[in-house]
Amino acid sequence: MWKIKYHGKERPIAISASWNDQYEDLFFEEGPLEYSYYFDAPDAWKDKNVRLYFGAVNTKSKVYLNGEPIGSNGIGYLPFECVAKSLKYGATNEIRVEVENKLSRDGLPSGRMPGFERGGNFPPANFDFFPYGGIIRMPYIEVRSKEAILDVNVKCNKSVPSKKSGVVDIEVETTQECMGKDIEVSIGDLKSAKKITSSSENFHFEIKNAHFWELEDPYLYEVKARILSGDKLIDEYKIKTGIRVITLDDKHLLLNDKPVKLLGFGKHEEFPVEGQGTFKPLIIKDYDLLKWIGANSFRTSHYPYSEEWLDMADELGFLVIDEAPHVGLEKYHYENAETFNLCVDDIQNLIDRDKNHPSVIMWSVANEPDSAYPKSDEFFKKLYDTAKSCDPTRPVTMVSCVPFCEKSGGPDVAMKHFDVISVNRYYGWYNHQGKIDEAEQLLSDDLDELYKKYRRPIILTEFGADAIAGFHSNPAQMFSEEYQSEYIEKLFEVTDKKDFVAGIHVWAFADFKTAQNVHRPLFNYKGVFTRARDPKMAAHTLKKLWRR
Ligand code: GCB
Repeated sequence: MWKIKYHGKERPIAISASWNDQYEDLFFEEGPLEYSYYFDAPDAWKDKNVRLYFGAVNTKSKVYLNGEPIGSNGIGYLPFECVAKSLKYGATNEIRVEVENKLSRDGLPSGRMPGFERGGNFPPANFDFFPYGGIIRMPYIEVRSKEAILDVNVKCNKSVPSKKSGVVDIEVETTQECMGKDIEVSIGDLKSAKKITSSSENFHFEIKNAHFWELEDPYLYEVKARILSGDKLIDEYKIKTGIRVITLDDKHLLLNDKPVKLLGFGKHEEFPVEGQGTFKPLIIKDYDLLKWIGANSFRTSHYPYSEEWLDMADELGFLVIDEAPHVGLEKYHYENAETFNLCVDDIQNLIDRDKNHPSVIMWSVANEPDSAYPKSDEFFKKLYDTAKSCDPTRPVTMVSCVPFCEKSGGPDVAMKHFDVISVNRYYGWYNHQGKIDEAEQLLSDDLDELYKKYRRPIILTEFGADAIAGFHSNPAQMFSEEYQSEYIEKLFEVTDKKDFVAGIHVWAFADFKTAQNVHRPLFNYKGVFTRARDPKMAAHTLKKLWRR
């Protein structure tokens, strides 16, 4: 069992869960808190490479093994690893992880923005979800031989769906110790082998009659890389991936050369008690509800989710917009080199982690930055270029709310850099409150204007209204289930008539916990499901619209 130390008091704590909701006195705690865990390392590990892998620790941590510092992380929601250099073999070892979740202006996602003491959120988050802390994804000890495969990168963007021709390039990275050994790589029934002469070896496969990964038939191929010395297997690396191509024309997103419209949600990875941890029954449940309602996609708003989410999306045939943990960027951040470097690192780390998932069809570099501020132009151009240089095979977007939520005023200056125009709009909620008819016209005009300006596919990445389950009104009024249902139905119909709208995501899938402020009675109630996953009236409405 892991233990947590707080003010000198040590208690059991569950990991792959946030600390906040496990003990009352930790609810608003920002740390640093000290986690500890003991494990035995057998002598047999002596000639191996041993590393500690952390799926995600929110948000900053320092890792110690037997009292020696072995690594740290500066951002949550993404993995990092530490070489276990102070490991004791044939003995018990102590891992200590000092975790801090203090919101700061420089941190990402950021908090404690100027003026927060006089009436901002509490905790002082500069974003609309609860800032949960802790070891939120399961860490593990990785024990590998010195001759090992480090990574496999599969690219299939040159495939030709109309000819059923799968063109797959596989790059395999190995440790220096593998030089001169044999490497064998296979995809499905095809196999190729060579001697290792470089730390990165490339393999090219042409698969006739390829079985493409489609929404209705998400077929996965097994890719296997093996290092051999004669007949002896030294290391093996297996992944499942799909052959599929994502492209764009000026109006559509194309999956295997056929237009596909994204229907789904922005959501959060959070639940009572576990906070932002990885809770597998919830993942299963959410996918079951996504299928039930007729959705085919979602955005990992506003940070990368645990990898189990993407494994399921690959297997079930869902399309994912994978978002970096950059929410609420503004003037201060564009002028701060540290934030820029952090953003670049995150994008690289995110793409490195998720590159082989066929379900991931697009990267989002940020949610609702102040992209009207002049310096955001260059900032986002560089983030776009970073994403493209890591992965030229997928479109890249930034989710914008300008001109509604920018602080600096003026038109957007950064959206032009992105392949897809993603916008969040709340006509009939935050503006033109209670007036769904006006909202329809405003949304329609706004989308037409955007298309006229950019001539690129548009995704309405957020629109929604709070509804407290059990609140009813006739006529439909704000916060009632009727209002949310009518609002979503009418605005959905507006988007459905426009062929350049390549997707719509309702905000949000389920109600979620936020920091305290006068707009949020404990939760954000824009979910079409409650936090416990019961459908509101709007969920039934969407089911009718999306499954018709
Ligand atoms: C937004 C944000 C999202 C909020 C939502 C709301 O534009 O992207 O994080 O939760 O609005 O409900 O206000």
